Formats: sequence, C-alpha cells, structure tokens
Amino acid sequence: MRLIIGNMIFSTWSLRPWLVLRKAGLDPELVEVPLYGEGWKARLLELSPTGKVPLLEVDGQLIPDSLAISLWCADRHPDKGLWPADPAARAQAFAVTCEMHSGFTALRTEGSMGMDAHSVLHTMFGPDRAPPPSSPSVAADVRRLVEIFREQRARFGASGPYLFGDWSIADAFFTPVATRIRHYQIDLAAHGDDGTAAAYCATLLADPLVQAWKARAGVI
Ligand SMILES: N[C@@H](CCC(=O)N[C@@H](CS)C(=O)NCC(=O)O)C(=O)O
Repeated sequence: MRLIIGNMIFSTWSLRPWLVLRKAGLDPELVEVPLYGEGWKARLLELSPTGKVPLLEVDGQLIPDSLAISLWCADRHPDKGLWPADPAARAQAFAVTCEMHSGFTALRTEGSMGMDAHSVLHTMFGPDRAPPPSSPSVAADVRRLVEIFREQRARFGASGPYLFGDWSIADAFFTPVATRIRHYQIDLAAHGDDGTAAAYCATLLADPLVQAWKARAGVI
C-alpha cells in the first residue's frame, strides 16, 4: 500500500488520510512528490490521474482524494471505530467532515499550512513569519470553526478530548486547521471561543501521530 502525498509541511490534504490510515493500524509507504520546483506538475501527473495529492495505491487500484481514502478505510475497517458509534454523533461527524472538506476556503488559501511556529515557512519567507491572514472572510471561517468545536464538544465530547469524544475521521480533517491556528497564532477567544476550541486544537496537535508527521517532515 502506497500513499502518494505532497510536501509534508504544506500539503494539508495529505496529512488527513495518513492519520486515518495510521489510526486504523495501517502503515502505508509514503511517496512524497514536491509541489513546487520545475516540472513538478508533470511529475505529479505521471503518478496521479487527477494531478493532485493525496492518492492511495491499494489492491491494484488508485484512490484519489483525502475524503475518499478516509471513507475507503472506514469501509474496509469497520471495527476500528473511525466514525462515532452513536448515530446522531456519526451524522454530525459526517456533516462537519464534509463541511471542512468543501469549505473554509478563505482560511486555507490566505493562510497556507504551517506545521509549527518554527516551520520551514520561516526560511521560505525570511526571518519574519508570513503575516497572519486577517480578512473578514478568514475571520468568518475561524468563527465557524469555533462554533463547530464548541457545539460538537458540548453535545458529543463527554467520552474523551476529541470532537466526538473518541478520535474519529472528523479529527483528522480538523488537524490541519489546528496547525494553521497555531502557526499564525490566531486568537480563538476573539472569535467566540470560551477555551473549548483552544483545548481541542491543543489535543489535536499533541497527538503522537501528528508529532511523528512533524518529525518526519523535519519540523522541530
Ligand atoms: N480534494 C482533494 C484536494 C487535493 C489538493 O488540492 N491537493 C493539493 C495539495 S495540498 C494538490 O495536489 N495541489 C496540486 C495542484 O492543484 O496542482 C483532496 O482532498 O484530496
């Protein structure tokens, strides 16, 4: 099984399915395709029919798209609890995962992924960190994230520190925004947080698998 991914620091889409596969106990070989430099797109198209990453190569087929890979994994490993067991929680987990997958465009485009305040972005953009995204659209995205985190944690979070208590695919999809929030030091309290969203983001970033991804990406 091979997971074809983008650069480990910038490819937010790649981190998600890797987390899902690892939580299911799978350990795909990682094939990293740089998303920059001369000829990168041609090289990517040789591996990926969509011209995008991530892409899972398994059982003689290719599965593109982070959500499709996650759904494949949950379908193949129903015993791993990748979605919440409670039907109401599961429905909400589907909804917020899809909302994350198809939305939050302003935050994603105006605030590129940073694994850490000490990430490679420093070396790419010079001694000063890239300025935090500050448009009204980004503020609306962050407010909506805080709303989701507060609402779902209050309704379904009693059994553990994750969005629906125990870890689920929804947490994989929100991990990259937690890295952005920390990288740009976005003040969640200024966007309606009572501490719930900040604590949840800290939980996501403390996950040993996220730490392992960072270590492998060379981020201290
Ligand atoms: N919906 C896709 C989005 C994939 C995507 O946009 N990946 C970016 C890297 S993070 C990419 O491959 N960019 C290359 C390009 O758009 O040319 C998914 O979730 O897998």
